[in-house]
Amino acid sequence: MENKTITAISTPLGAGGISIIRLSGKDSLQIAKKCFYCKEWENKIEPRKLTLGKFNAGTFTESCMAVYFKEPFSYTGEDVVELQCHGGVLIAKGVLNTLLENGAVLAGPGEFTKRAFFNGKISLDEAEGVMDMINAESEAEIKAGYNLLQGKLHKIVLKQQNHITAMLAKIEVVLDYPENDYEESTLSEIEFKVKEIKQELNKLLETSKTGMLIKNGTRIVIVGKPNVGKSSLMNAMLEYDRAIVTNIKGTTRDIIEETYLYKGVKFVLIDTAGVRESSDVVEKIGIEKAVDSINKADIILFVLDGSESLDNDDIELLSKVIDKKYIVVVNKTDLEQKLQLPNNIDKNNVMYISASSSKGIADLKDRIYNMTINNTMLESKILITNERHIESIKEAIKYCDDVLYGIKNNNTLDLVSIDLSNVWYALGEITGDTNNEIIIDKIFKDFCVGK
Ligand SMILES: Nc1nc2c(ncn2[C@@H]2O[C@H](COP(=O)(O)OP(=O)(O)O)[C@@H](O)[C@H]2O)c(=O)[nH]1
Ligand SMILES: [Mg+2]
Repeated sequence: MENKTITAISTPLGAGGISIIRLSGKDSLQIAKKCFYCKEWENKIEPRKLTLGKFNAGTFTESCMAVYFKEPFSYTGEDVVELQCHGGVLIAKGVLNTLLENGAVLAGPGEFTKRAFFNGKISLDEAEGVMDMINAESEAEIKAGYNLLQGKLHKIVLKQQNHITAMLAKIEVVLDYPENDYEESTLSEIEFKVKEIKQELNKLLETSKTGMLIKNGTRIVIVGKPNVGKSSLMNAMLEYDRAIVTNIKGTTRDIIEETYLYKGVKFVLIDTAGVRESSDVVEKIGIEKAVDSINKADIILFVLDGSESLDNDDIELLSKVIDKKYIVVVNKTDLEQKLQLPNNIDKNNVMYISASSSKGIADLKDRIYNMTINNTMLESKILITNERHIESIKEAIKYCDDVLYGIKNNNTLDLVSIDLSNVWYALGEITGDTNNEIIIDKIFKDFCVGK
């Protein structure tokens, strides 16, 4: 399969200005030449030069542009031809089918990038950066994906791996010449270096807290008893009417989730059923879900109705929120205020709004941002947003601990070297150095066709 020439439509299927169809593999040019004609190509095909010509798709002719990338100076590292035709579904499919009839095979998901990986053009984490950029739902995700693609993580990982390789080489020498009696000094050198590596890895891991919020969206759960204005708050924050708002208690019965962007970061807003004693079966399930969602929140908006006094439903629910990250949102400030805030809440965490007129909503969004997103982390070059990277880093740290434990317990150099190699391998899973087929297949399976 790997040596076949692959093809796919790389742009989304639909009516548009241009569709791009790609070929990659040693027969790319030969296949393209069978259907694409232009005068310039008759003499000499100049790489990287876009040329206008005619594409014969059998049942129709298309006027299109073609460009040739000579291996290894292409995305995949192989010979690549890209055809730019008019962006119509039938045209793009017709061009694709003609290329297939002329000897190309249909590319699998992410196969172009997979070839780039196998040809050493890109590491696994950089390929994941490509994917992250394509799937990004916020500017922060694009930025994190771009840094990954640029090899920012790769460089740090490689640096640590090089330290390990140097230590392993030294161990070899010391073991080969035991008469020199360097074992003890080598062990203390390793101890020092591994502590440094562990520190670097912990720094990386630290970025994943913000990283995961960026990737998954910060989960904001809105809770409160019925009719305090939770759904109105959701609508005001989203700036459109997503949730049904009525003055009937128990209107919201299921969880409603919707995302919004603030300062280029994704937030997931979760509206819940009002929590109260209820005999209605459906409402009861909704209330259970609401209480459950409190535990999955990154931040909770605990809504109170400013025009009413506090009651037992409020106090009961507050006890579930108080030890979490929360903001008390006092709503309906446009009405006469009767609410006395309980003493046990942090007054700095109280905000006043009127959901029906959107008063105070902008400040609330800003407060949520400041309480959840670490700007320093967000601005840093590396932000770990990928669970797979987190797991590998954690594993590498665990093996660092094994090395340090071994040294402390007077393990011999050869035993220490085994744990040291394990650190190297755990890090290699990030870049793809270890050629773990299961991981590689899993990553590219999720890519789109044509990338
Ligand atoms: N006066 C006033 N009424 C509001 C405000 N926010 C919501 N309401 C009203 O309160 C009632 C309940 O609102 P809703 O959002 O459905 O509350 P939920 O049950 O907590 O989701 C509705 O009649 C809303 O129009 C507000 O800021 N001021
Ligand atoms: Mg509601």
